Amino acid sequence: MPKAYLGLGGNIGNPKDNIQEALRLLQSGGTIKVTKLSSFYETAPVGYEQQDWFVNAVTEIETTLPPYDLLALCNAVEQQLKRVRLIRWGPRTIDIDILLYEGFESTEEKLIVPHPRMIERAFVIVPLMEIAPDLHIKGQSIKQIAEGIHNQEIRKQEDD
Ligand code: X6L
Ligand code: MG
Ligand code: MG
Repeated sequence: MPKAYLGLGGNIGNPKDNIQEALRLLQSGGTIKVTKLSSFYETAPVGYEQQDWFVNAVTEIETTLPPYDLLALCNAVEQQLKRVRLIRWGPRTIDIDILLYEGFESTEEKLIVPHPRMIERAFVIVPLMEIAPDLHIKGQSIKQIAEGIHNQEIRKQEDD
């Protein structure tokens, strides 16, 4: 079954609860199985800075869904968690991004895979490296990618 990696994040309400609820909803139809989940990370906002810190995590899944059906499901779960778009790059209850999908690359604007900005973002690369330390993205090891990211605040969340 194809493997994929999803990035999840949010900064409205209880973002950790929202990520866990999103994972439950993603799996509820039986087409996705979560096989790995990173720690939860508190991360400084990137892109638009006048907002609260985010909680981010990355998950490895196995799925029978082809890429565009997986995208549709991710968008449907964002809607179920009441994602509203007011400010570009602004606060949200949940964001679910397809980072990588095994055997699939696309530059179509609706679904760019690998995710175009993932290799610049600590909030993606740090949790991804935790669950997939041997991964390569476009020929570069994830460890090399991580060494190229600087000055992005990220803290592993304490257990509660
Ligand atoms: C120049 C211009 C440099 C724009 C960077 C970076 C824009 C990231 C958007 C950028 C630029 C984004 C999250 C976030 C967002 C998240 C944290 C985005 C889209 N999502 N910050 N900012 N976590 N920490 O999930 O990623 S908005
Ligand atoms: Mg995103
Ligand atoms: Mg998104």
